[in-house]
Amino acid sequence: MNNSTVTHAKIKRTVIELVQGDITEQDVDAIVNAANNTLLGGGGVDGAIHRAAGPGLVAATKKLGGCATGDAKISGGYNLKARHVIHAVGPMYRVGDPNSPKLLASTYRRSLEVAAQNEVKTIAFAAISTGVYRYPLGESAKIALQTVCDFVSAKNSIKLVRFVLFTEEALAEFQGALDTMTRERDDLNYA
Ligand code: AR6
Repeated sequence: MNNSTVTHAKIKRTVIELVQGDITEQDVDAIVNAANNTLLGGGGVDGAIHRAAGPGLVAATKKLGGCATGDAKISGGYNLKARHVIHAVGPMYRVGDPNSPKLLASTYRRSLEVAAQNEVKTIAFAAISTGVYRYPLGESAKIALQTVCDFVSAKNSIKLVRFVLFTEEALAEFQGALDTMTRERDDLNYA
């Protein structure tokens, strides 16, 4: 499946891109996996990444000692085009729980921090927590875009942040959230 690039926006020197596609095929420095606390693989995008990367990936993640919810850890990319996989653990969504948005924002922020520490210039995110963990797509899109915009506007090291949305619905929700955010933020504009 090739990307159909839908949107480019710019914030300072960073391009924010929305595409519909498969994250395992992305030719970027790092892809961000929606992992679980064990980091040993699972279903959804996690399963797809482990299948595409090959057995070297689980051998590497076994050595990482798991990961707390809201945090992220990095490994090599093995058979993927991406040099790195950032394993990020989003929260299971709980209606009305104020920790859910805090933890989701932390998951995106920690992924970006880990990326910056490892000289990652181009990064692709899956829509963390929006599958098995049931985070509503629209709410997750707002948090994801806000966290990314805040991070890159303060720290300029990452040149491209691509959101790889698997379904048309996910793409539409991220598109809607980006439309709103370009109206709300002076520093974010369609490129
Ligand atoms: N490329 C991009 N996005 C994808 C792909 C893909 N190949 N496959 C699925 N998605 P999920 P979670 C989208 O369930 O909600 C795992 O078992 C999917 O449509 O993969 O964070 C872990 O081990 C959805 O929008 O992750 C954990 O146990 C998004 O990726 C648990 O699921 C995330 O869906 C994590 O749940």
